[in-house]
Amino acid sequence: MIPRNPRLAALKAGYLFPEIAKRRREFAAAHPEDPRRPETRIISLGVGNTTEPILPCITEGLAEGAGKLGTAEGYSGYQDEGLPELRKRIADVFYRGAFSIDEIFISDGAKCDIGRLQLLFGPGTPAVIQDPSYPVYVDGSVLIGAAGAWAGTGYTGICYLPCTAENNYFPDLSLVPENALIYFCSPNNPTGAVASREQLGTLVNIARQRGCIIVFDAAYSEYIRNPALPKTIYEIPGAGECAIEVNSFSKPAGFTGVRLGWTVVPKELRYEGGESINTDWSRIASTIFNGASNIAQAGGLAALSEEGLKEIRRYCDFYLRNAALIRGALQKRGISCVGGDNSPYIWAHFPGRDSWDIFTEILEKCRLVSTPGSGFGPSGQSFIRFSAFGRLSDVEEACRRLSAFRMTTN
Ligand code: PGU
Repeated sequence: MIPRNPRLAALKAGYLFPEIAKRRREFAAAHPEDPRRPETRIISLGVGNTTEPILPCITEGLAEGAGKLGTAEGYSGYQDEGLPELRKRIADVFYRGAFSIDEIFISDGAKCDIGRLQLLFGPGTPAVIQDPSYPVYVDGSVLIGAAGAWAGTGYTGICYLPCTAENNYFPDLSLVPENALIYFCSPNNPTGAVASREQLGTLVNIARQRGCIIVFDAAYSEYIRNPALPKTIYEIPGAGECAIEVNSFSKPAGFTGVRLGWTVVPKELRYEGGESINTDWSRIASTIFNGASNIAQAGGLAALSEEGLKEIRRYCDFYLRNAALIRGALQKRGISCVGGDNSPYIWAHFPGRDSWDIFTEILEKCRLVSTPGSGFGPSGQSFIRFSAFGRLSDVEEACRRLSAFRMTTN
């Protein structure tokens, strides 16, 4: 018999979002919805899953992409690193042409690439992770066998950087060890905090001084409305030497089910021994990935056309309005919260309470699914994340219920 990979045993029992779905199912089974009483309907502001239809110009691009596959002239097969036109367009739209197309790799989404990227560094590389943060950075690091000695964090090999109200959700970077892989997400999931240019400048400086590489997750960059805030790590001088960036069409264009993203691996990025990380990423990508769907890529090209970019803006504006409604409803109840202005997540604080207890109370009293903050890391304890991804009528109803919500006080 073959033994189980011991790293699987080191993972937390279940991935956060399926656990939430399970609790919702159990609650729904015990308290069935009554179609005559709309107040009994369960509303989800839990997982960050898009709900709005894809807008017309982008949908047309997807349909055209599918149509082409049915013609001799338009047919295409494997695409490996992605359509050159799409890579060029990404370089132009998001990076002002600062990268060549062989520094832009098309993926089937940011999550998939975050998992694959860890193969570049292998076991033994310390992982530095904002706490709280998107659980994939931790789980992926545990799977690859990130090693080190940060006693007391609960995870060997992972150095947590607490992001709390006290530090305005930007971590103390003096804690970053040497030669580590730093995961950094801005706008942050779950806090909604967006790092300023100065803060990202400090991050890049620390990474360069300490021989670290940053994996910058910009999946929510299109939600940034404040023009002073950087949308990509490459707005910071020197980032090309120390940062990889992942991004996605999921949240700006509604491609959570279509699946399309990209990763930037600059050619100037090097390992300790001087070898090219770009060459290795190309090797890994072509070895264990056969490219994103060509239909999705046609949709991606349409999304980056002039009209498509206007649709992206409208699409994100819609969820940002939801975010403002949710934030307003929580604040009216005196619940302190951040996020939701340049991000689709609202991070609400319930001092002294356990996250899963608040989750359960909100589910029971408001029939509203949220995400317990502790699922994003130890510093998420006593917080709840509300996602702005929802139909407007659901968000309005959720806000009505939250307005009437009387929390148990300890
Ligand atoms: N990066 C961040 C920071 C995310 O929050 C998410 C999705 C992704 C990447 C995934 O992007 P794709 O391009 O679609 O792969 N976070 C959602 C969905 C949950 C999940 O497991 O991905 C969330 O609710 O946090």
